[in-house]
Amino acid sequence: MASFPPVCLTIGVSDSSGGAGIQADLKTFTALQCYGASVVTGVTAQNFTSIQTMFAVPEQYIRAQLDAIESELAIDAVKVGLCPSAASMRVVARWLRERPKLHVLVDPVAADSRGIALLQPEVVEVLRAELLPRATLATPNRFEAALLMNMDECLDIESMEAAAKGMLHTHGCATLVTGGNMGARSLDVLAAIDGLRHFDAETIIRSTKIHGVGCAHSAAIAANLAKGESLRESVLNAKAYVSAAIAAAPELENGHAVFWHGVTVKEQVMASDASGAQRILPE
Ligand code: PXL
Repeated sequence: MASFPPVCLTIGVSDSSGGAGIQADLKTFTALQCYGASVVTGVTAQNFTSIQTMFAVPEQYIRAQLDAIESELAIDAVKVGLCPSAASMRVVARWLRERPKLHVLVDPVAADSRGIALLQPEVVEVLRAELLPRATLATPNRFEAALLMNMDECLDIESMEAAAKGMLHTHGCATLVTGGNMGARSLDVLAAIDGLRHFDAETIIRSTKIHGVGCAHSAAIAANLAKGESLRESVLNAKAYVSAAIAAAPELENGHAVFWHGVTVKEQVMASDASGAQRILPE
């Protein structure tokens, strides 16, 4: 009988397009050889162009999903994406506080790449007070980092470093500020207890912005943590996965490029070699 793979749980919102949200996370977990389970906190009707509606799942159904999964699966890592209401985020934060040994990756999704707001201001307060203090790693993009740290903007390397360090000191969670577009290189900044680190790769230019890159990026880090990789290895190898999946993204007739979650490990190694991003392979 095959041995059971590492188990990753994603807690987040359904994206009917399959490009972001829990669908993106589950595809990423499979690509990285983890078993994926999901707790749905909300449902969107959306395609690659826009979000039409979002329904928040009532808290009791969130707790019921968490309890059902836990009774049969030994979870190795959890990724928390969008919790569309303060009540749903409180239920999730409480459940995680009651399980202090789990790796918890929090992707503080505040807006999507099209600039559509996904988090109400009262939910941001619960995120700060209850969820971030329970995170092993938080992965805000530059916009979200500025919002969480009350900075006017977070555009250059110095402000990405200040935001990552500020998150570590204020909320006690290691923080990866993602998406620094430094022209030819794309840069992420990690602040952890052992110091600051930069992770960069060649910027892959596509004709349109690709939906759901942030979701897949953080899900890939969670999968790598579930496999037992260190924080540094997890972040490094997740960037190779994202570079490969952007390079392989197919295009729809209307011009949208679609993140290709299914890249193989071989394609990840080739893409990271080509882009100059490092990758740590198992011994
Ligand atoms: O990429 C952030 C994100 C997370 N979760 C859901 C989304 C999006 C962006 O559209 O739809 C469900």
